[in-house]
Amino acid sequence: MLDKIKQTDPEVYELIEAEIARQKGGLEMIPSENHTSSSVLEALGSRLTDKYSEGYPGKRYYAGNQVIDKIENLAINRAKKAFSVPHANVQVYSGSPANTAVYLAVCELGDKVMGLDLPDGGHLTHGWKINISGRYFKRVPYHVKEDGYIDFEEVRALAQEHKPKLIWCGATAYVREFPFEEFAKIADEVGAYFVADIAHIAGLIIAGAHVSPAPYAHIITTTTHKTLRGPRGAMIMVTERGLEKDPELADKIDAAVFPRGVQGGPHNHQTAAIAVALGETMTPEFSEYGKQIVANAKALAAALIDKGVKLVSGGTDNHMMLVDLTKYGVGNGIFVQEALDMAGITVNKNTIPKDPGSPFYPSGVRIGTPAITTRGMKEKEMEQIAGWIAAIIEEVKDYQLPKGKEARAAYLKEFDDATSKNETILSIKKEVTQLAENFPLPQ
Ligand code: DSN
Repeated sequence: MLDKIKQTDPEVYELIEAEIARQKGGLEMIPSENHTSSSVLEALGSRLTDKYSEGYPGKRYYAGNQVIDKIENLAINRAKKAFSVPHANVQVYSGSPANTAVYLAVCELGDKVMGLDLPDGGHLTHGWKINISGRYFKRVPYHVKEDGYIDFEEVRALAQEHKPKLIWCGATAYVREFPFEEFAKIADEVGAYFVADIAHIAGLIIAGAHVSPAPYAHIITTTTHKTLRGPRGAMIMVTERGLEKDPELADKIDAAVFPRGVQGGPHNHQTAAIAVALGETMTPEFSEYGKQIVANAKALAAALIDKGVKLVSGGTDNHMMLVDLTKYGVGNGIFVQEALDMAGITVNKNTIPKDPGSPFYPSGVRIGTPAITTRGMKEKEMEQIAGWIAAIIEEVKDYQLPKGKEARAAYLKEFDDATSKNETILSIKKEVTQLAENFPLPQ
């Protein structure tokens, strides 16, 4: 597949090969990552990338879009079928532009918007203070309770008090099922748009492993590269309820993506790859895959708890879990992330609710099962992986993050030197590589 680039640009070729080797030899356990099929990769690497197609099928600003129109319509129709919605925009470059387009479609500058607070697992684009969503709109964040579930008393009270224009439900780090119906009731009580951001769980919804927001939300946004297992990209969908609330909502969303928003020409290779990925979701295999992601996450969570690892909310309903490291110190997610990476297990440091650390130095790590489930791993492997994760946490639990930028940099360097020679981590790395080699990336 890389024959040509090997001859013309060996420097880039070597780097691509190195990344493929890294993926093959380790376990990708960042919950938002996955391994796409070769068919998706072929569509991404196709000539479709050469074409300009501003506008929408049948209404383009450039000639020569006869084929592109068919491709985009195919992706749209597959998205509509997969999520049971009457309208889908498949041109959005990625998740953050998708969410930004929603604001542009239904809000005016300064309108109040409600979303789960970032440290509690919410997304930057749901109203975080440094993001456009928190700077140009008035943020009204809601939170999770001590038990890790969304605090609905707070959601209702805030909604009644502030009468927001828009309420988000969705997260980057939330381990329980999203109660879309309850959100819809509250949004209706105050006349707000209810937007479900299903980026993390889109594949689970199609597989029937998570409830769908389609009967409840007005608008649904999603990325296409997480549990959906497609290329990097995104979609915005309008539901029947959305069209009942505002018959022009679909047109407003399309216009917000292009030409009113942040986008120019659509990435046609990406659109074709989204169509391919959506086609792959309409199979019994994908339905089994989605259910296995959750079964694996539950097995991994149970095994970790059994080994003394504390999880936010005490488990998971979906594809991810959040390890709470506060019993060992503040801001120590970095040590666990780096040590696991050294052993070939890739996770990410993440804030946990009421984190005493910061978003850059949080006191938790986020772990997910979509990519390793794509490789065919099941409950048996989760038990083994839990043992490695617990052992590595134990190995680095005494490291404490110093205050001050320079002191931290020096300490992290010392930490890296020590962990790269740590016998336990080196021996786990060998076992991880062996397991990874037994479960190849998809063909
Ligand atoms: N970067 C995504 C995630 O990892 O959840 C959110 O944008």
